[in-house]
Amino acid sequence: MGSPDMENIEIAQTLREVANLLEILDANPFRVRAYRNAIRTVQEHAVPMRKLVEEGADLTELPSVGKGMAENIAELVETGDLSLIDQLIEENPALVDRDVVSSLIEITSIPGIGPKKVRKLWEDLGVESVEDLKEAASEGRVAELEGFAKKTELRILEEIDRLATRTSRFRLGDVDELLPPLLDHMRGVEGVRRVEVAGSYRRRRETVGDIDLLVLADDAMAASEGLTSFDGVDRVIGAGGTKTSVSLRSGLQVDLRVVPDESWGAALVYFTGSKEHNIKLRQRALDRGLRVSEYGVFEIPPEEKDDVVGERGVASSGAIVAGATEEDVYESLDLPWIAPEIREDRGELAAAEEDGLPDLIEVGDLKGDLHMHSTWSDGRNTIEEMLAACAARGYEYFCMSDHSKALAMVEGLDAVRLRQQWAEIDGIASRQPEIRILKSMEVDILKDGSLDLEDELLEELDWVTVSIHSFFGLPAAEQTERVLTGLSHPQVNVFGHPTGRIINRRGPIEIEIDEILQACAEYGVAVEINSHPNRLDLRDTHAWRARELGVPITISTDAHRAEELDLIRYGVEQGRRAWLTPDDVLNTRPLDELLSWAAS
Ligand code: DGT
Ligand code: CA
Ligand code: CA
Ligand code: ZN
Repeated sequence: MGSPDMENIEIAQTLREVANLLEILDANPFRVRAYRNAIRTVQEHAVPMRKLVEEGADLTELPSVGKGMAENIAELVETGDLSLIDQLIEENPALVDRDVVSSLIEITSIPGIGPKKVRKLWEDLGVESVEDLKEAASEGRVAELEGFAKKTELRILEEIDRLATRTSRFRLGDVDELLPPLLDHMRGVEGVRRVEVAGSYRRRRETVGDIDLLVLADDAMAASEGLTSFDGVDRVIGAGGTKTSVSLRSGLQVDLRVVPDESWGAALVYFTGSKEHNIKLRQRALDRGLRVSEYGVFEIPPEEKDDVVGERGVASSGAIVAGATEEDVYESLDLPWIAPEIREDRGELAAAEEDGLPDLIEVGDLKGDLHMHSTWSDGRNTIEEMLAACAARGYEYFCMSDHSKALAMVEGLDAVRLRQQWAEIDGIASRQPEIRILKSMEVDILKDGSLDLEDELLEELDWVTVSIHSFFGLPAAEQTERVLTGLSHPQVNVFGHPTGRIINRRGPIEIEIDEILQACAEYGVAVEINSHPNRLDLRDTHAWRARELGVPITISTDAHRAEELDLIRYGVEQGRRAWLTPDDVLNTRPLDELLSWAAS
């Protein structure tokens, strides 16, 4: 099911499969819950489990990890597998073998089909695989089951088709967890002098299709063998002199290219892309009698001038004009260097030409984080711990924004507990005046658009974030109306994670985003870029639209533990992709300016 040297997200994935399997087997709900809690711990833990096990750390000291779970984690780290699965097969002969287990678990990856539904399908219809399910659904047998409507059956068929055509893209944050061991390994390969990841990863797209790895190396063959011998490699797709492709155990594909020194900058430009940006660059080069390739920028010899598209190949006989650095390549085309995040053919060449590239926002521009949780609701750290982490980042202020009471399962705060929290904040503030704690709350917008907190308390808050955590499935008109009602409340400052999407897991709620952004402009409400790499909500293109409409933007983490404050860079990167400058982002402002904006 796995392999040694698993990363935390791979361990979490295996444990999630076990949890699903237990649920399919109708195991004790408490046991299932224990898995779900432990999975969260594992995937959110900053230190790799691998490292903890190596160091002989006591895993039961991790939140929600008991003795049995600690043994599971250690076994996964050491063997890449769980004997528990064989044990479950032995106790449940109907499971037959590992293949049946895998295909049952695969069914749970169909949206809308949870483990409980899989159990029913398996018990009543003998469905053991996605193919079985497709057959049963096409024959109308699924709709006859209790708890499955005709609508569900049709949806299942649609989702199965979608699964088959879905190209699996990796979330940027997951890639950032998977890459370091590979990059460390490559940097250690004999003769490798430089290693850089290009492609969509370098442009910081929210998801990444594959990894485009560039290296400078004394010996191309040795570099290629260096990659194929990496112990995270599952399969070698192709290995040649300058290009090698492998697929990692995580499923991530890596394309390695060994580049000559004099072409390093040109290769970096070419493989960073985007393809559309490259096409515009090439056109611009042709206008200047130049040809751009991954090897460099070359003069086009007179006898080749008719061959405008360069069909005679990249090995142009013209003199090389630039290639060693990216700066040289752009300069040879009379352009300043362009940040990778905006190389998407959204007008960056025209802006560069007019010396009008945006002064893109950077992490260091932010003076505070306006969205985070504490142990008062579902955060893992106390207010004081969050304060210390914010202070360590050099923030001037931060919002203590726990959930409101509608989120009962995470103990969202009612009026009484909110006031208790304020008393604690006042106490802390009097002892630690170096950073301002803003009294805030992430207030739910309820189904009817009303806010989950009394007006008099809303008025007392320094900063009000509103967001949606329920009724994600309302039809567009109703959902939009609900949001507009919520945002029209005079105390609202910002709309948190506006579309509610979880990348690769849950789609956005159906809202008319343009209508909502226009309303924000009118009401003086900001929109959040939620920096969690699983959310990145608003996404880049929506943040772009917000900027165009003059809607102020905040970039915050929604941290549920102190380490997650570091995730801010993901939000900033998406902001950069939206061409945001410090002026577009409210939390670059000093405290007094932020508060006077809130008051106006
Ligand atoms: P991905 O992997 O789907 O997330 O997206 P990218 O942008 O990393 O695309 P990928 O891996 O197919 O190719 C890496 C870069 O190589 C791409 O951004 C630009 C360049 N490239 C690939 N194919 C072409 C092409 O047909 N023409 C040009 N001009 N550039 C290309
Ligand atoms: Ca790529
Ligand atoms: Ca590629
Ligand atoms: Zn939230």
